[in-house]
Amino acid sequence: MTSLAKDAASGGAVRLVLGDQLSDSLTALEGIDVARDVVLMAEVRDEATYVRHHKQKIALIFAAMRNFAARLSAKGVTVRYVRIDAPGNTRAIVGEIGRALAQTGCARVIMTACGEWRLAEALKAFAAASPVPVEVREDRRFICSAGRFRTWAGDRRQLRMEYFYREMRRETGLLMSGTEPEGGRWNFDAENRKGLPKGLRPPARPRITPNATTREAMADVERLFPDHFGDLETFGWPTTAAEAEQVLDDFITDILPDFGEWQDAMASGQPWMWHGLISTSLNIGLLDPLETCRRAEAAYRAGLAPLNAVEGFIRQILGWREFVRGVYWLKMPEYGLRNALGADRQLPWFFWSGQTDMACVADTVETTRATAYAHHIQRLMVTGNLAMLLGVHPDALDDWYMTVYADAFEWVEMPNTRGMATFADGGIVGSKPYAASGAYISRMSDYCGGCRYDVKAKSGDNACPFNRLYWGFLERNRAILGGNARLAMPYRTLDGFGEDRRRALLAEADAARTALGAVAR
Ligand code: FAD
Ligand code: DLZ
Ligand code: SF4
Repeated sequence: MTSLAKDAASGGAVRLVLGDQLSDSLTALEGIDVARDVVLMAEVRDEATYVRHHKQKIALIFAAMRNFAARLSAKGVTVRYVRIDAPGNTRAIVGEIGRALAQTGCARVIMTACGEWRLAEALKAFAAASPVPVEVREDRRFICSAGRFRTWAGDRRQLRMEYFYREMRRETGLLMSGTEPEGGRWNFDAENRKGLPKGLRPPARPRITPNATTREAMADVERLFPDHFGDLETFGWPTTAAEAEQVLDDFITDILPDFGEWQDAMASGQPWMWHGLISTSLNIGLLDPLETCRRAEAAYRAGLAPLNAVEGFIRQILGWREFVRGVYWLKMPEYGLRNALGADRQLPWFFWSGQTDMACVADTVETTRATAYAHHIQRLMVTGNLAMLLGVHPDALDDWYMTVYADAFEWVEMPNTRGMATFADGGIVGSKPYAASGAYISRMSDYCGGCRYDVKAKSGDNACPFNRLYWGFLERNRAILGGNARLAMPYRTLDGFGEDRRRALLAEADAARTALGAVAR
């Protein structure tokens, strides 16, 4: 953007801003000397391809980076913006820092701690070898710092989100009435598990019309990453803080009051339901998590949204989002190797193509391809549950979740996939696997009515694959899961089946695994 005279920057700092650090409050920008410092923002192939991200994710990051750089420039900040197709682009963040140092005469580097282990390690190696000082500042855009989480985790035998969440409620004062939780309870989840009544459809959701910068980024992605997964046509993600505020406003005013009740519901052809559509904005820095929670609380205090909805929403951000980030930084890199259930199968091809007779899976994959989004219950109870029952290797599944969602960053994706959805972490994030048969999906959605499989049948080619897989999954993993108190009931049922039936259930699940293409890797 701004061409740089070497002398003007001499002695100043290169201030790195990454594609998910697009916040005015970023610590890397604190105390900037606009006369001497240079903000470095670089579009690089390594970040765009370390997984083959959904086209919408790359377009989102490039568009939001370009908008953020333009805003900084308008404020008089010198920005060295390297486009993806700029001559000399080194393809890597560390390469671009090196080039910026060589070409600007800056004498030090300032950055905010980066969100993913992979890049954090590369930056650490760069700092160790760098001839100039490199200062890494804390990322203060989270409600709970990594250090605070470490203290909370201490030597607890188990980390449970619920207890962490209560502590965060006390610390922030969110939904507190003195020292007690508002409404006398910490958690209103029991009221948030309703299936969708027949005939009730979710409201239409306004989406953001791509601005000129976004359209240009979309064209670049189509040109440079044509074989990445996903469609670009339906792009509607906010790429500026102002657009993100608009989406949050719409949500809080029109949708939040019903968020709680239908939070776990699914419906064919309805990707958004009553969800916030704010994860991309939170994860790249266009929205602040604490401020977002306070906005929801204000709606409750003003009598505009009920407590079960507001508590449920705040728990997702103050509780789950902060908790999984804490777990990630506490447990990496060992966390990324965990495979507690010894899952060893390939990811079936239909996770990419959507070509399957399983109506719930076909709809979720189609939504994912078209929008780079699926809501939580689709990710957890359709694709995640299926992959766990099939025994898909966690590396293959992590790769899929990282590839297909616009909000995917490893610090949030991995604990959800390896932890919450598949129990590959052996019980760090959740106390039991969320394994479920077709009955759960049937209760929470309208999928089964339009499916060629029979959700009531337990075995045979026409039976719902979730049913065919469920008991075999428990039997196969008895050595690891059999002692889990929260699974005592299904294991008692399994025991009551007797030896022959249990062997038959294992064979049924194996046949289903092969039929669905979850073969050995
Ligand atoms: P809403 O339902 O409106 O929730 C509001 C906000 O709460 C979300 O924007 C998000 O910031 C936060 N939140 C909700 N649930 C979780 C959770 N389990 N963990 C962390 N934050 C949560 N979320 C991501 O941001 N990136 C991912 O890569 C990601 N991968 C996931 C993989 C699996 C297997 C599962 C089960 C969940 C994953 N999630 C991920 C969590 C959740 O599904 C998404 O945050 C949510 O669907 C985003 O849509 P929304 O903004 O409409 O959310
Ligand atoms: C996700 C992403 C993509 C696709 N491209 C870039 C990029 O070109 N330049 C950049 O600075 N950041 C990008 N990102 C975000 C980074 O991958 C992210 O900052 C790290 O993974 C740390 O969370
Ligand atoms: Fe999904 Fe089974 Fe229902 Fe078909 S019958 S939609 S596979 S849960």
